[in-house]
Amino acid sequence: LVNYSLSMAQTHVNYEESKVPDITLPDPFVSLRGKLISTQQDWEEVRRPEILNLFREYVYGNIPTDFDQISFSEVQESQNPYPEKATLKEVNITVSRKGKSHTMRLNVFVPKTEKGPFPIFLLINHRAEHADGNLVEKGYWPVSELIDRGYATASFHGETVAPDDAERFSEGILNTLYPEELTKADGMRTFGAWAWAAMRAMDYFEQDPLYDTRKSALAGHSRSGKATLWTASNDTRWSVVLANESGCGGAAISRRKYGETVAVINASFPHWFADNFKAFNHQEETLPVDQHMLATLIAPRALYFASARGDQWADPKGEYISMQLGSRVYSEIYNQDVKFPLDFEELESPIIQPLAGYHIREGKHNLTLEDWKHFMDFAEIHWKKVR
Ligand code: GTR
Repeated sequence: LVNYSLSMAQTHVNYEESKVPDITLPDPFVSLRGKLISTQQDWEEVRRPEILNLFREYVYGNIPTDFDQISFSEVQESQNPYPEKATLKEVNITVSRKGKSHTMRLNVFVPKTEKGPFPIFLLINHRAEHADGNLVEKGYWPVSELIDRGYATASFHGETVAPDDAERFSEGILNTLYPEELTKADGMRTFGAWAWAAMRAMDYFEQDPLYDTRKSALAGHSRSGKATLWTASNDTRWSVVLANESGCGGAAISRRKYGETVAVINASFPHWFADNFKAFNHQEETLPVDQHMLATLIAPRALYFASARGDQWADPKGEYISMQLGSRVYSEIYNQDVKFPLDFEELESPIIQPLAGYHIREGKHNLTLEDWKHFMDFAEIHWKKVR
């Protein structure tokens, strides 16, 4: 492996709109063979698989999902902070393959007041102070507010699957379950592993009638927002997808090179993406995809991006453009009424439609209760249409 030294992270970072290059983005609706894609059939049989495979090969790497056995067992280790209104289930998910096994932890809160089955919100969590996989602070994961609205909610910590560390990332499922991935240029890395974990969480929800998986939302902030988008691109069981300030390698258009860039992210976090992604350092224009195409992979399910004005590192405008262009899949392929007609500068925020939504709020890079309120409103509007 090439050693991508940290000094690359000091490479130039642009925050001036006037210095954003003139870009030509790959067209989500023209196939690799040059065919114009306009029908649902061509989209689902030809173009969508092409786009998914390009992201797999050049950006995020594989998500191997073959294993021999999966089992779920409940343990009791933490104190339930909401004993009045919720049941806390601490679930160990054990997966085995070729004689080896790995256990990840999923924490689930279920409302006590109603009978269920419950819609479910899963948060992919990476906050370092909770590396034990346990409960995260208010706002970032507002369990109480989610429960009050009648939802079950769960989270797992990335650390229990693949550590978020350039040296140690393989000390989870990569070493135990899928060691052959380590030598491949398109092999699974951290985001692939977190996506794999979110899939196993969904396996858990699906086998328990307490959960209504037709109403399932997957959420993630920042690096976990990137993993959220990659998960839901591959696992169509999630009906609502919420990517908060996911930025470079998430919602933001790479070719804009505004804020964090491909070279910067690959230098700082060489373990996040497939090794192949590093070939695009400083060469975003040669990528066979851009991130608006990741948005197209979620359709016809519901997709929401959120940005913060104080988070220029994540390129809010690039995230919005990605939503504008990617959400054309709803109108042009699925004949649904989805519109993001405004320029970023004249945005009235939030824009919440049943299939796609966006907001930008004041303040810094973080996942807050304000973000969650919009997420819950969006999911509710979408799920009303499902019934
Ligand atoms: C930053 C990284 C971003 C984003 C962020 C986070 O250091 O450059 O891509 O993922 O961390 O996860 O909070």
